[in-house]
Amino acid sequence: MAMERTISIVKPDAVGKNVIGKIYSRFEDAGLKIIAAKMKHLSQKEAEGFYAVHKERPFFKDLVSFMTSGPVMIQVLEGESAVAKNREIMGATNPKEAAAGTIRADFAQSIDENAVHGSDSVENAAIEIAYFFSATEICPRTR
Ligand code: RTP
Ligand code: MG
Repeated sequence: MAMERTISIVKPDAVGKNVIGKIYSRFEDAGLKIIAAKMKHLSQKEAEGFYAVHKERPFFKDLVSFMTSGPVMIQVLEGESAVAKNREIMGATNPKEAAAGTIRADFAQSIDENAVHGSDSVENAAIEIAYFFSATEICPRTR
């Protein structure tokens, strides 16, 4: 299996519920390492740019409004098959369909406010990492 990096975002609903640490524990328990992190209150432009692939979708306006409704916690996760592993830990987009024990099953309430984002491919992970982090902000583990 390949070592990969992926972007994870704890969305405004989960930050508001004060469960950043509980969500971080899920990553650590799965063997994913946090190698960069920042808290940020996204501007409308930043949220629109991040979700540009969805700009023609009917939920785009609500998504941008939600993602700018409070601070988010953004991290780069590194590990074996990190992209798929993070998606597995997150659970389905709609928390009502998310498997028991996943982040969305435990911390999300609706498809619109679903606690976390995770990159959906290695290619998009690289784009999303570059969107939020400069090279010097990424801190690979030395021990
Ligand atoms: P994310 O990008 O946030 O990790 O979520 P995802 O891959 O599981 O879902 P995606 O299809 O990329 O959609 C991005 C976010 O848009 C909202 N959404 N709403 N109302 C709807 O039908 C709908 N579909 C998607 C969700 O908040 C989703 O996380
Ligand atoms: Mg997505």
